[in-house]
Amino acid sequence: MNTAYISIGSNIGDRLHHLVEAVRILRLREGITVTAVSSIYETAPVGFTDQADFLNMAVGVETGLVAGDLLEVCQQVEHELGRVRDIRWGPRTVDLDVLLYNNDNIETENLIVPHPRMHERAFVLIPLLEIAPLVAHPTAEAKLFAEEAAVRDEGVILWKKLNGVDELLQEGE
Ligand code: PH2
Ligand code: MG
Ligand code: MG
Repeated sequence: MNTAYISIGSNIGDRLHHLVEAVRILRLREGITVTAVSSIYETAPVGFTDQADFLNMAVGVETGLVAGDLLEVCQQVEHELGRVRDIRWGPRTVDLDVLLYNNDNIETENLIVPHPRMHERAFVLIPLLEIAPLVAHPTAEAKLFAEEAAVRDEGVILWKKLNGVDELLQEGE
């Protein structure tokens, strides 16, 4: 079994609904068990700043899927929830990014793990550290992600405190 972490974000339409449904679909997939969900954070847009604020969260999964197949499932979830446009760093209905996969360093044509910008993004690190405070860079130095300067960045506020996946799924009812 493999442990992976996924970041989910939305800044178009019913943002909460998109996060809840993304987790609901992930849970239904064979080979994926959602083991942890963070609270939901409202975050100022990073990269392309002239767009609406995001809701972001992080999810931990246990999976028998290899990383490339997990990425494919994430892309299917994005598609099912109606993501169409894809301006780089622009507005999105829902975005699922594979952050970490075990302690692996992966570099293929369509997937880089750890996610190459995660260490500098508070909207990724703050939710992730809520469910996995001791995750480290998969390098010889194994520096903790909690030591990254971005963790102390502003622009990330707790939007809805959650205790577990059941509480999240009730939000969608
Ligand atoms: N995603 C991006 C670009 N900028 N900013 C915030 N706050 N949250 C995101 O999820 C996000 C972003 C590209 O995927
Ligand atoms: Mg992204
Ligand atoms: Mg993405």
